[in-house]
Amino acid sequence: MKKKIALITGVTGQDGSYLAEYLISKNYIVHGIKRKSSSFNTSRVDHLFQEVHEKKKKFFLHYCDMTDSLGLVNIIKNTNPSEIYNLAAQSHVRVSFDIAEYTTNVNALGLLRILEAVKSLGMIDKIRIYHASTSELYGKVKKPIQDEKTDFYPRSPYAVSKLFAHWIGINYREAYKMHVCNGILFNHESPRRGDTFVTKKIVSSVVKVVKGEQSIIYLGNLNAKRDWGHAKDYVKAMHSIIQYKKPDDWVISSGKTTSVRSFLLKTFSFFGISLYFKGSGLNEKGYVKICKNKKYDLKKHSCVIRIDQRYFRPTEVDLLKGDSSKARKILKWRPDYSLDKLIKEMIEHELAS
Ligand code: NAP
Ligand code: G4F
Repeated sequence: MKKKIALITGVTGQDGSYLAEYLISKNYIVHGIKRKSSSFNTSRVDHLFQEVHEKKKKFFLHYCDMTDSLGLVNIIKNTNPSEIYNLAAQSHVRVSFDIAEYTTNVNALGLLRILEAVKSLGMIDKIRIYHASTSELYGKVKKPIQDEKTDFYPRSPYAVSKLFAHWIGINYREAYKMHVCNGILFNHESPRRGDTFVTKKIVSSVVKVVKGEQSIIYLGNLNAKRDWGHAKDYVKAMHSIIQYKKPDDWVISSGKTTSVRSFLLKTFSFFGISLYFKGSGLNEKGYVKICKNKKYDLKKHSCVIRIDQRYFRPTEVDLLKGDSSKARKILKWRPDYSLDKLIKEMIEHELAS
């Protein structure tokens, strides 16, 4: 049987790397886009890389950038994919307030450039497109549990840029009958998560604290709640979404919501450490209540958590909790990971590195 060909933008990111692995395991040829950087940016996919002269190569990387329309046209033309997964983005919400124009250029116009490339190459009937939409679109949530029908209220330049991409995908689907799907994915994490996202930051900092390499962890809003899953489960959903006979929009979520504070407490509890908090707002502090494990030299009542204004966003998303019934019913998608299993895997990875 002829192998399917997939093109992944953002292949060097958390999701791109898991998706590339998953598609290769399904016998795809995978082409990925990496951007030019002065330092190495392929560590998440280096293990997939094969020697250039290898005859049965399944994984190929191409230089391009989501801001480079002609580059995207050339790659799509030369690789001839039947599926494009658009995962590339400036994906950090806090940072999007600092670089709003760039975030918009990459996240909003990036998908538009792909859609126009496919259209102008006359490949509309040959290519299915998956776009990485996001639960950030719900922002100041209109309902306590969000599904495909819940109204959006974006709260950051990142979310607004993704709102454009979400709707331009739907518009090209309706206007030109393009097979464009939006995966409205809630937060998903893994050992490969970028270092400055809150779960990875908490896990790596807690490990440093128990090893005696760091004394204080500085965080922002501990009361925000997120619906966290594992990226490995979520890339499987991306594949199912693009296979489905008609292009559509799909919520992918765990259905449970947990505060940043609870995530922090859970992570410490894996080491037999419990905390208590005193003070409020920027003056709130977290202290060691009990350290059951004698291996860790953490004194009772020592301060380990402080709040830093710089990690707050000008406008916050307080609560996310997704209802993925549609994907569970129609696509038969089910996550394998619980939050505890995710945290355990992230801690084990951190301890080993
Ligand atoms: P990530 O780890 O930040 O990866 C982003 C990828 O995009 C990286 O490969 C990055 O390249 C690439 N990229 C950034 N700017 C680019 C540009 N100008 N041109 C080409 N490539 C560029 O993000 P992720 O967590 O894997 O998320 C994947 C996608 O899903 C993103 O679109 C994100 O917004 C969306 N999403 C994520 C979540 C989540 O919880 N993870 C939830 C909903 C939606 P470098 O490696 O060189 O930086
Ligand atoms: O881990 P975060 O930075 O992720 P956030 O903002 O929810 O965005 C992620 O998920 C979205 C899906 O809903 C994606 F679209 C997006 O690309 C990205 O992957 O922050 C989570 C929460 C926020 O409420 C933040 O205010 O944690 C809070 N937080 C508290 N202290 C912190 C910190 N966030 C970060 N990054 N760093 C802190 O020190």
